Amino acid sequence: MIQIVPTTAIEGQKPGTSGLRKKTPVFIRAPYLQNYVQAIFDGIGGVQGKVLVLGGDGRYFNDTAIGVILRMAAANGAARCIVGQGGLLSTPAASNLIRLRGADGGLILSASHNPGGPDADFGLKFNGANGGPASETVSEAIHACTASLREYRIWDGPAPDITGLGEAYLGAMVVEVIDPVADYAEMMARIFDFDALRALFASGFRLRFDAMHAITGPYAREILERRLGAAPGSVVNATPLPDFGGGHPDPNPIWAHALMDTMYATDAPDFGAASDGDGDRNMIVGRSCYVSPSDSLAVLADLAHLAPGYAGGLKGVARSMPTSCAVDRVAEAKGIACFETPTGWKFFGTLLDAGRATLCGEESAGTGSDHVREKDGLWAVLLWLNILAATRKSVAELMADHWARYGRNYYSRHDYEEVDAEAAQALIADLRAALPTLAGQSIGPLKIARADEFAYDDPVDGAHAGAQGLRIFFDGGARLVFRLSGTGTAGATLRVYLERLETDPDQLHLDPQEALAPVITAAEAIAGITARTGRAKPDVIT
Ligand code: G16
Repeated sequence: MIQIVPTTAIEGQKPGTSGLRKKTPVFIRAPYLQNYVQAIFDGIGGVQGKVLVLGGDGRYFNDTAIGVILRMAAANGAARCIVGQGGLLSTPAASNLIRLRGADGGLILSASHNPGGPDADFGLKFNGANGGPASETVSEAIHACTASLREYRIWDGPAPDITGLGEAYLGAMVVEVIDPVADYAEMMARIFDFDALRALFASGFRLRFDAMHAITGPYAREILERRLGAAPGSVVNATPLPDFGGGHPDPNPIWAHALMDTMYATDAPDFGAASDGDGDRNMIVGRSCYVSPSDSLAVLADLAHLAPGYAGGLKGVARSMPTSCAVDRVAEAKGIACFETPTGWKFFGTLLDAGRATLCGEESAGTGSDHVREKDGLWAVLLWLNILAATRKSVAELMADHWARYGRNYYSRHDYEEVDAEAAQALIADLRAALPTLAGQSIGPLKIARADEFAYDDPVDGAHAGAQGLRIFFDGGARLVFRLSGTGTAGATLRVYLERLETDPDQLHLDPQEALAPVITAAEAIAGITARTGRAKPDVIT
């Protein structure tokens, strides 16, 4: 029986950088989830007769939310919901399934790298038929529907059990429960040289993959250990837990410090990697050699042709604006296009769909390609492994080669988390107002060449996105970017992105914080971060 439940609009259901993320108690309190799901359905023109993919990263409330969404999809007339067994699907696997099955879209339950649990974070996002995050236009349509919502539709019987594989009916809708890993693993086997990877592991190559108690555990176990022969136990923290083991499933040196400790110890494995809550981010670390996401993108762009899936070369590359310009130098050398987009994977979709970019990446630990329309953590790990198998060099050797050839874009991001929202907004507003006055000023050894606010006109569909970050360029190639995060759930997070190009062969192996010291000083001088936020230092440095 379909129930039509009267409701009232809830303020603030506005998708951010990647879907709607809120504190778990907010999402749990009915009808918060119900309203938002109905707004998604309405915002995409209804789901009557449509096929949807559904799954999440297994965080607290995932299972209950899946049940609600199934009942609402059935009541709204969806023809079929393809659900990961147990309600689990990594974000890239969901993107693949949407494309593979020709689905009309998918709902992915995740707050990505944000912690999970009853008092932590929850999130929900809609991906379209291309497998990618909803465009700005669709996101705005969904938001508009949240504001005018008067009722939602829900099936009043229970949702079918999704712990086993197979098909069941909910009203007239088919609920198809699939293995979340199988199709994804097959896709990886098509892109990468699994024989070469098996030979690498058979030669004694040692790996540690930290799944951070999140969704990639089952994927990494299946692919790295079972199919490729990495030693059992190479994948650690492999069981997805509703609270990610109390951790923060964000693969960076701060939150993945256990992996960093292992990789910087004397008996370190050859290669270390981690992924995040929903499996789209990655961290790469060699023996005593952390690879920044921006550098990782540049190396992958340079050497992707060593994997069978990219043997024909790349059509182009794309990076988000705050990502370092390291990949630009590779693109220039290869004579391929390099696009600069706003932060958010959704901005890569049109370029990938139009065949103008093959590889994309972001400083926020996201790398991916045209195989799906999301960033893909395990894919990045496999591409690195394929390159290591083909070159038989270490990560440190590859990085040294890369910097010697292209120079090194020293890079760091300083995050000031949960600062007072008004103070953060005032900092940005005042800096925005000061931009026209900055050119020509000197701060220590740095002279400001120009300053602007980044705006983007999509070269494929012409969509405009303004106010995407404040940029300050210095003579000699250093750059500062200020923007507020669009993924936080409390206060505001100020992100300061710091970059400096170094081409002197004797200066390529410095500590990034030291190499960036003049840029760090300039950031404080220009924005007055400490005075405005009350923070003497960043909460997280990546
Ligand atoms: C999301 C987006 C990314 C973005 C990142 C950080 O990643 O998909 O494109 O770079 O957030 O965004 P912000 O700086 O606005 O917090 P994820 O992994 O959280 O889905």
